[in-house]
Amino acid sequence: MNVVEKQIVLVGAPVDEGAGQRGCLMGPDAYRTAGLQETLQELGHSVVDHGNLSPAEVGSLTPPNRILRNYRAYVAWTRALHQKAAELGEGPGFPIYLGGDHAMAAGTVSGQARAAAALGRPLFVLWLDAHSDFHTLDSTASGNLHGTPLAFLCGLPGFDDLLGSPLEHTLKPQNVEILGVRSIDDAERNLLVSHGVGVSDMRRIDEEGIGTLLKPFLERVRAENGLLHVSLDVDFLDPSIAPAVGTTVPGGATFREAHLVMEMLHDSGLVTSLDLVELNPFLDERGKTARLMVELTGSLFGRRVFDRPTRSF
Ligand code: HAR
Ligand code: MN
Ligand code: MN
Ligand code: MN
Repeated sequence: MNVVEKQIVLVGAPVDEGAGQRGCLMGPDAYRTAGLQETLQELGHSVVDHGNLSPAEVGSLTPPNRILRNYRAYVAWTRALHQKAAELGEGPGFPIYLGGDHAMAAGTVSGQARAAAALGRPLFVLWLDAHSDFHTLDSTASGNLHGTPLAFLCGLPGFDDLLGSPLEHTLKPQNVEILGVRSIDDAERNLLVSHGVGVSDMRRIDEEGIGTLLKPFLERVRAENGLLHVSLDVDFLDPSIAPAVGTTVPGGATFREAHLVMEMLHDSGLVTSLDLVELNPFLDERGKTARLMVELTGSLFGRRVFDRPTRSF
């Protein structure tokens, strides 16, 4: 197998407070139990595990909206993960952030964006998710903060508490591609459209094929010499193959669609950081979802069944 060896760094982010249901804090250990490190090593990569992060306490803060749940925890996690990702993003290693609910991406992706800016390269984000997570702190109806990180990352207003000042290195909405989406609230839909975020819903995937949709995005990342962060939410996958998530939505990506995305991402050589989010091991069936997420990560890091011949016959 001609896999280019990577130095992978695992960072546990047991973020539990952004989701409506508890349990994502067990995610990092479920990935370890399911053999993530061993899977990556068998593919020829080196792996170090930095263990789980724990955020420092933040002082008193007034939530901008009474409905928000666990606002201070969101702020604390964002600051801790931002710091960690900004450091790792400039180094030689490939960080994999083991979640944790999707609120963690406010920290991981903003840190990666800061590092990308320091390296003078644009950051692109592939958001694989049933949801668009594009609520502001004002527009959310559930108050669940895992529904908001992408709006923060794209520089929408109202999030200044998260890092204590306005986000400096925001994502360009056109550099974000949300793939697999099938549950968007009205307020989010309007914001996604007005900001020009790339969105491919399941219907488009059905009609055009997931590979056809992914290709032009990867070509753009390459043409602009970008770094690519992938944020993989368990609920991107169909609940029949990935039940361990609090927010299942029917009609998700199939086993092969998900692997194809990961295989194409591997072949592109463009991906530089990864989030694995929303795994709730409390809801799993004998480790099935954790194992699938590990297998998908294996595909992203070069596992293939049969190498294509390099010569033509
Ligand atoms: N849009 C809904 C809300 O804001 C659901 C958000 C669910 N988000 C996740 N992550 N599970 O994608 O409450
Ligand atoms: Mn999500
Ligand atoms: Mn800077
Ligand atoms: Mn989701």
